Amino acid sequence: MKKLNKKRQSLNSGWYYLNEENNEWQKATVPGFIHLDLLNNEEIQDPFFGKNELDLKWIEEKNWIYKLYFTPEDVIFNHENILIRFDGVDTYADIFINGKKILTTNNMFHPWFAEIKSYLRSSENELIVKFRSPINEVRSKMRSLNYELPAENDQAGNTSPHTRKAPYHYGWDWGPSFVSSGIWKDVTLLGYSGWYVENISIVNSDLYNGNAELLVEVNIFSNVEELIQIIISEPKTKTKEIFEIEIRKGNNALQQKILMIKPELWWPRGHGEQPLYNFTIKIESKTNIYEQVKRLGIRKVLINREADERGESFAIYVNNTPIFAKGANWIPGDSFTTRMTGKDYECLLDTAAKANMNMLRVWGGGIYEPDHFYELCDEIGIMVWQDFMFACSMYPADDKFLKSVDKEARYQVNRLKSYACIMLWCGNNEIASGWISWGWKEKLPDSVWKDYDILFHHLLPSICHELDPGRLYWPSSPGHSLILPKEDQIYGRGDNHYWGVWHGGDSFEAFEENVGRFMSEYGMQSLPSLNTIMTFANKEDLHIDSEVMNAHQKASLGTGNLIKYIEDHYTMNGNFESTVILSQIMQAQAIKSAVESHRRNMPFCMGTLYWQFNDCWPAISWSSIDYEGNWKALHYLAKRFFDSTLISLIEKDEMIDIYLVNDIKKEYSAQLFTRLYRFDGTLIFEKKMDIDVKSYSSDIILSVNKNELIGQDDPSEVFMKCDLLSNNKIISSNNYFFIKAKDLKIPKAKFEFDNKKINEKYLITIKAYSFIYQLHISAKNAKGIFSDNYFEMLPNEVVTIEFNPTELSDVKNGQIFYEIHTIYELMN
Ligand code: BMA
Repeated sequence: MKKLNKKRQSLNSGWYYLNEENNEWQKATVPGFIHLDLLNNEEIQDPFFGKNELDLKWIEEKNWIYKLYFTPEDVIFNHENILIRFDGVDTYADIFINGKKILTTNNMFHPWFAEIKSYLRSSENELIVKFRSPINEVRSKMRSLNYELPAENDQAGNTSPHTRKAPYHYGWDWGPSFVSSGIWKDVTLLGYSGWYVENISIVNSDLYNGNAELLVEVNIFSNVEELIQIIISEPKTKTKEIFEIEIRKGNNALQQKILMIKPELWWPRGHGEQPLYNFTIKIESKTNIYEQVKRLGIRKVLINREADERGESFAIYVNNTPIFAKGANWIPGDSFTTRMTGKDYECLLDTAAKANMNMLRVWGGGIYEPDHFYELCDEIGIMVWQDFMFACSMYPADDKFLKSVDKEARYQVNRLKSYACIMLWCGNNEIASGWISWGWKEKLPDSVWKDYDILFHHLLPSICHELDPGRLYWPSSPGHSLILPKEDQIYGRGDNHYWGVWHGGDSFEAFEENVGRFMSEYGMQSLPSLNTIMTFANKEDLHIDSEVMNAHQKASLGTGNLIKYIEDHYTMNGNFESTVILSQIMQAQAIKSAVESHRRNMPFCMGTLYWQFNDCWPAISWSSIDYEGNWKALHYLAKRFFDSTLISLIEKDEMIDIYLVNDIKKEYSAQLFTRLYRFDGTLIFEKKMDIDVKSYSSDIILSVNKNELIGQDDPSEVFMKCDLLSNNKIISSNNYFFIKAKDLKIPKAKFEFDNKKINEKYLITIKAYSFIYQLHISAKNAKGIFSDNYFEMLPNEVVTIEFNPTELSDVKNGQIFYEIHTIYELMN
């Protein structure tokens, strides 16, 4: 009888770690990090609380030892070969089995294997992982160089560029510095005889006449020479291919093209469905049999870069259709990602989908995300811009470093290339900009730029072209060409990071003047919700410049810059909770103006990803959802401004231009209602227009002269309201105020509200008796999402909002307590 080729035994449980301080072995969790083990064993306090981060620097200076005793299962031990596989070791460790060294690790981003049959006992075995401090490890190398590689976010002695470890572990301008060590992915024992399969990928490179051409690649490691048969099948499209191949001793890379007849196509969300096909790949030889199922979305991807009179386009085409990319930049969801569950990923990605996003950029200062992340993106149609993990630093390019990066990149490209969601590979975040514009080239020898050239213009592109020729390799974000750049970002070519607002102190209007072909970063800070602040602060810390609040603000310009932007638009009343909400309203308005400028400029601009989607700890940052998963005002607004149809208003030379943007293939008739109201509710202007909504369009559908419109009225007491309706349903709605919120004569908010649970739905009905600017509703004892939030109401208007709870643990007798704030009391 044929044996199933490979048997696995998890070695995740039963680990201990040694704290040299107290010389006692303690229970450890694998996958995990030393900080989490110390926390679980109450050897340290919560690293996120108060200013605790600063007291934990000693952990990264120490060496840590992990130990496991295990007995191999008979089915494994009886195999001819036994491998131990560490899916991830962070970072510098020597690994021993029964006293014999089997591995020395130096890169957290690829797995480590060792053949251990000759060292293994059928009875108990001792596995030891000795971590060396990632900081001390590189100090001597750093001393031997006569320059220091820049690493401006690094709070651990600028050691990070020398280590293939998540850059953000060393600290970032939104995250703490915890340079942890740990066995951060699964440990497995694998028994095999003859050969084993290292990797299988299926890449859909092209479509011809509705048929898909697929490239199947199978990587087999073999200790024998024998004939194997590979059977690839997919029942729905009746795809079946069988081929035979003689494998040799060592690594075997097998490639086979197959054709899939008339598959249904995968689309980014908003543009169509996300059908996924299950391919079974069965590999058989005389003695062995192996089977794996791979899920695949079929689509054709092209990043269209075509010269035109304004430069060169940068537009994603999926299935020959232009896709306007809408979304944000994704950072790791925790400083210690091993405690993120599958459910956490599902909630985060669902949150992106709920805000009508269709793209996330996996930013280069974090980690290559686990398969579950990309599987979910395939399922829900979120496109991924995938950076390699290099950010805001110059990196070495000695042989050892390049070899390590080579292994990492090959592993990651092979692992990820079957996912439909990945649109492109990008070499790094902002390093070319750093060299050219941040004063680095003036300080550092030219050899550092040569190293950059080797890494990002030779090594990584050659790996991408070899392993995944169908996808674009884009050297750096922002970037304007494939060759080593001589100048920093160009508006008109490639992708742009616009930081004039926030870092440069520009006002929101500047977003309109800085629109590129693909806006991959721009942002504005805000505070997280009060509930989130209470997870790290005590009542006495609730001051905007308390030491604890400052410990959770990592940006160089600090909270002062945030206050400057709030005060530019709103009047602060000194109350801490008001500041929290005002900061979020300000952030939301900033990003709304940016995204609307980008969308109005379609098709010149074909993508907008704000900085940043999420947080890795509870902090003041640029995120739109905080560490606890609470939606900030920005996330509620994103749902509106990322909707496929958008009404957007912009003032230019006394004219108010009303744009209608539609970024999908859909034509329909609609009516535009343009109205001017006084705050007391009087309608002073109204115009109704019939409109044909066109596919993929951004047009001015109405221009009105501001002065004629306002006439004798006071601009501080009126606002414009535009509603686009189709079949009596509001498709898009936008309000326009002629002057800043702090200069408006907003009346005292008068309203009442009532909440009921009807058919399992939590409904809140609000009746306004005055004009209400920016109504904000929150639940005091529950977590969840409101069907709408941060909106305006006219006197006598009634709205019903639904609350979708995600956590009800503090709710007694089904009673949820809501609180409503409005700009009036936040500013008075
Ligand atoms: C961009 C990012 C990050 C940073 C953010 C805010 O440059 O790439 O490095 O966190 O700005 O400063």
